[in-house]
Amino acid sequence: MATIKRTKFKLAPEQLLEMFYWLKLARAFDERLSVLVRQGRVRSGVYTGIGQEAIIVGTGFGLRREDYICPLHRDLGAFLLKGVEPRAMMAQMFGKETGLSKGRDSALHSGVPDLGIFGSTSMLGSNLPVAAGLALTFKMEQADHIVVAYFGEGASNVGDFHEALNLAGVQRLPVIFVCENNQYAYSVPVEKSMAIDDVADRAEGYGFPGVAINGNDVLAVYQATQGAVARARGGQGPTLIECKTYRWHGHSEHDKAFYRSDEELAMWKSRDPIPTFTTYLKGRQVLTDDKIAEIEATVKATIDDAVEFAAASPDPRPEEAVTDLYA
Ligand SMILES: Cc1ncc(C[n+]2csc(CCOP(=O)(O)OP(=O)(O)O)c2C)c(N)n1
Repeated sequence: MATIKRTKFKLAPEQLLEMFYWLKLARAFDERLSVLVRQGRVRSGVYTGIGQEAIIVGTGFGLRREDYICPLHRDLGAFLLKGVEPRAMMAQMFGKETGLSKGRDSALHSGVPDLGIFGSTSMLGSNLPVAAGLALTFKMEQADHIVVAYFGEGASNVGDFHEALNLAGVQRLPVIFVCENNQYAYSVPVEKSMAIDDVADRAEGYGFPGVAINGNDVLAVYQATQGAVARARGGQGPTLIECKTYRWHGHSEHDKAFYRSDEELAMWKSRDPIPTFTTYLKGRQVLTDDKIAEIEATVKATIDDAVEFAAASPDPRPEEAVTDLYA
């Protein structure tokens, strides 16, 4: 059985601050969307990843432009980290012409090939065979690019997940499967949908390593990812990284999440990835209160600007509804 090496990494203070910025930006983007939904200003369904930000930042940090990510409904922060401008991302959520898909989808299925982002469909798990296919292309082209594909623990119960992992294992494809195990698939708790504790264990059946880690610790996620990246780029094949986490909001903004207790939510909020990382950075003298205030001001200005841009952008024109279609 292949194993994943504990990769040593050294991040410069500027890189650690950059990670902190991305965590803050992802959180603020989702928090603002949540407010905008309540104000009736967003046309799309909104599925926030509040509480899960360490996963997208820890896995996406340092990827190359040529590497691909295959994000899902809860991963808007991954789009930002891969290079999508907050303005375009917000316009996408407003369904405007200036959004990624020019207002032509329900907002959560867009991709940006130039930035290495593959759009998903609504069918859970369907992004995983696509990720394997992309990775197969990279292998055939002998490029050392990799693919990072995200999915929930719920999606790990559908056939596409198993087919994708099987192909990736057999072909030793340069793909990293990142499970965001946030404990619920809509209202279904993980113990009612899986007879095992760790999604990570499923990798062994397909001949490659799986690790279960604290998904609220951005550096633990980064470290595990770096090991998986080294395996993928080095031709050793796929890795499954299961990140244990929790989503603070309901499945979507219209779900009040009555199926879980206040105590459970409070327990997970006490493991908020951002204060944990803040404490670490302060301990390492990388972050000060002044720097935090500066970053928070930048993040707020960025989001304000994105909302203003999206609100002022034109609606899609009806005559364009049938352009950019492929038969
Ligand atoms: C194949 C399929 N079955 C059911 C659904 C309906 N559905 C949408 S999201 C969701 C829960 C997803 O849970 P999980 O995969 O754990 O991801 P999470 O939303 O928790 O991040 C379900 C059941 C779907 N979109 N596709």
